[in-house]
Amino acid sequence: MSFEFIEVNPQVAPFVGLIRLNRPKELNALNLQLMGEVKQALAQLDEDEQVRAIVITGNERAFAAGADIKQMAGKTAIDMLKIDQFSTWDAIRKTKKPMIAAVSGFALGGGCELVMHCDMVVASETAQFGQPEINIGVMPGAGGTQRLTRAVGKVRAMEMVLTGKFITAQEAKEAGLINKIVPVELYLEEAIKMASTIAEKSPIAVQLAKESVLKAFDTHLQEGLYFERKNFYMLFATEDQKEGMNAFVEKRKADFKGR
Ligand code: DAK
Repeated sequence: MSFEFIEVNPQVAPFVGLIRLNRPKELNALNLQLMGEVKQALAQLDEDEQVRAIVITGNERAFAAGADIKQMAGKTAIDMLKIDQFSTWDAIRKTKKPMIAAVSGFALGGGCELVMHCDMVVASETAQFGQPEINIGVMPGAGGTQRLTRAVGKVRAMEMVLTGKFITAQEAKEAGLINKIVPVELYLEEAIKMASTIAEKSPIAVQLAKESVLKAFDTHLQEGLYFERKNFYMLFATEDQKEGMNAFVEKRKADFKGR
């Protein structure tokens, strides 16, 4: 895989793939090409049987400072409609494998929204999260008003979206936006560790469990419970279920094959 604005390592650790956003001078501003590359890389890693979890990161100064304002500035509503960036974001959202964001520095606007497309978040002490679109005359466009509100609650989301104010890693942790804060030199390592823990599990169980948790955002409780039940039954058709339960009974470590 060769890309201009991202770097991809399909095996940064056993069964763990890594995507690094790589436009450092522009604080990883998400131009259309970069987003297209992220979509393509995720699709490839999602297909790859040697990958069971994916880490997405930037660099120490910025995860991503948002969509590329310079690229957007002159666009009309019709241009935006024709570009249809939503199809890219929708494809990212449909990634079946767990995605873990490893965030340091700025995660703003589309950068914060990309973090919220991930399933878990490890942040460095220097991480800052924000939806500052209001400062440039617009508003979040890649799910920020919805996902942020679900993650941190109405009043905190309103404050971020209406004032454009950033929150610190500590505030993000207290609000439930991120899982963990670690010293800056450890954030990527810690995210890879988290991904490696998931990669030891049955990939089919992980996929269905992820899908089931996400269902909670789309539906009411009863429908979600039916959905969960079907996925739960389905796992009894896998060899991994037999292996997992037999390994427990035989007091050994399970060796999951994804079948
Ligand atoms: N776009 C383009 N360039 C950016 C950028 C951005 N978002 N953020 C930073 N840069 C560039 C700066 O212009 C500067 O470039 P040069 O001047 O050196 O050429 C370089 O990165 C370094 O930035 P600064 O010099 O500004 O660095 P500072 O440390 O002083 O400030 C900052 C860092 C992050 C506070 C500041 O750069 C900043 O405020 N950046 C903009 C943050 C922002 O407003 N983000 C939201 C953008 S709007 C959609 C999906 C998503 C979106 C829209 C539609 N669809 C599906 C339809 C998302 C929209 C957004 O994210």
